[in-house]
Amino acid sequence: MGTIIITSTSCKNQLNLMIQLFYIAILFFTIAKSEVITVGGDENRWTDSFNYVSWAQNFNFSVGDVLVFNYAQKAHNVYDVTKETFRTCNTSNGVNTMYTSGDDHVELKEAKQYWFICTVDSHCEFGMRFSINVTGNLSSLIPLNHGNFAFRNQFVSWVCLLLGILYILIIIV
Ligand code: CU1
Repeated sequence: MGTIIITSTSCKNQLNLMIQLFYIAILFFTIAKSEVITVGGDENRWTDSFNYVSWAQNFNFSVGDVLVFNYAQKAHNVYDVTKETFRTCNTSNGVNTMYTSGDDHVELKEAKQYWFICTVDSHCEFGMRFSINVTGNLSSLIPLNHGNFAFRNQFVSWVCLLLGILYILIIIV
């Protein structure tokens, strides 16, 4: 019986630690959660009469975020281009990816500068283009091999939780 009491005391500490880890995990996932952003907002979407440069300034884009381009197919399109092509609107080269579905979901996979233009008619020249700087999110800043220590603690915590439940069951029964 004495052994069980000692175990239960150290388990209390472990349970506290586990609760703390749980809160940290929730905080971590809240911060690292990726966002889905409709370009131009729900009212404007992707069109040729909107200032996307000032629109983009309202956001901090992180790796994992998704840009949604909504537009009538063939009326517009979305080209992910290089800086030079963005500047000139000349798509004979410098095109990374073309999107033409009218409901394009573009995941921002890298921490870098992105340039988007529409190549239909003279939309690009008339300002249907914008550039964003995508930064790394919290999860990409925390090295994974930190995990060893946390994992061991978590393992101990789970074992203690099970022991705790067993202990409670023993008391009840
Ligand atoms: Cu367009």
